[in-house]
Amino acid sequence: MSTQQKQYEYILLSRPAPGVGLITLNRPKALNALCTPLFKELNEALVDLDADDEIGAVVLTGSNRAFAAGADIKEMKDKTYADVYKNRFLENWSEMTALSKPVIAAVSGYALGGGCELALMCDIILASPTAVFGQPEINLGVIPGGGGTQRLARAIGKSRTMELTLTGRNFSAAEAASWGMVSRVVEEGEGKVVEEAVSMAGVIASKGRLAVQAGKEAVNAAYELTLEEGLKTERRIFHGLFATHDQKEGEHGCIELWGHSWLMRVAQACPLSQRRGNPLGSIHRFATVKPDPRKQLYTIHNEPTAYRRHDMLRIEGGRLNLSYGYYDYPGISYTM
Ligand code: CO8
Repeated sequence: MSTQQKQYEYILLSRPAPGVGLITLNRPKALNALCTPLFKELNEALVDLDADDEIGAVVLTGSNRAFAAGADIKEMKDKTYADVYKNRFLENWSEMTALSKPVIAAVSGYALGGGCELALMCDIILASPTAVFGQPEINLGVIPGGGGTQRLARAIGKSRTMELTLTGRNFSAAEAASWGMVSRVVEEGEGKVVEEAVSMAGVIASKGRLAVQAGKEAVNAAYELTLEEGLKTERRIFHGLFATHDQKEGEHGCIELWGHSWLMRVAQACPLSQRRGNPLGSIHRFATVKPDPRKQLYTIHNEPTAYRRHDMLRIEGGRLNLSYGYYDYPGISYTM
């Protein structure tokens, strides 16, 4: 069933911009307290959006007053050890971290306990100046159970996490931004943080889908691997992208940069390219051209790697000269 047709009780689902899915937690009376049925719907909607080819990025938000004020205390209060252990309570609450598309949390108001942990499960957090974060579980005689001690420690360091977990003190959007937990605090105003997150999601959705997925996978690897392993993983993923259509399209996109038909004509007519089987003969395939009109120099990157030498077109006194790598071809020169 399409994500547009499903009806939910605890969340709202919309598509506010091309390629963007927006999930709004919708339990206003309980300040979006996270109960099991809410999480079931949230997981279902996220999985659907992840599988939807029209969607490139997702925004997750709450209300102006509360992103989510924590796990539902009323639901938890009568649970026993046997209950929670046997039914693996909370285990499926972090299913969203397995999604391949990026999720941006747009946080206004309270993001406490499970609410803070939910934001930390997202890939990017944008905060309104009104956002209040915290891990107050200690006040209830428990500790964070949705990844708070682990993800927060990785985001802001051990000492701060220890302080916040053991005192239960709330912290502000400004503190979260200065510690690097949120990527930024947006300007004041109701709905601004969602607006900003949707706009960011739109930008991400406009990029190559495979490249975005690969970027997310590579950044996430930084949390799991040693530097050496992480760099190797990044390189493998990077290399893999050369087999994709996105990469080819990206390179073709760069060609539009140059837009000088005379340059293309000269390149195509270039006898050197015919003689040497390149260097300008394949210009239409992979080339990117970086014009520097001030120096009247055009560098043509004729291969998708940084390791190849570049062809150069130099315009001097109304004449165009060609060189390849470090070597000039003195005889090759055209009147423009
Ligand atoms: N659970 C259930 N109901 C809640 C919760 C909650 N966490 N938070 C607020 N509510 C309800 C209140 O009971 C109240 O409902 P009612 O009117 O029916 O009594 C309604 O929301 C409005 O709340 P308040 O009247 O208290 O509103 P205030 O503006 O006075 O206060 C606060 C707002 C400060 C946010 C306050 O409601 C509060 O302190 N809430 C509890 C915060 C908290 O302790 N959160 C941590 C919960 S434990 C937890 O999250 C464990 C994590 C487990 C892992 C999760 C993985 C993702």
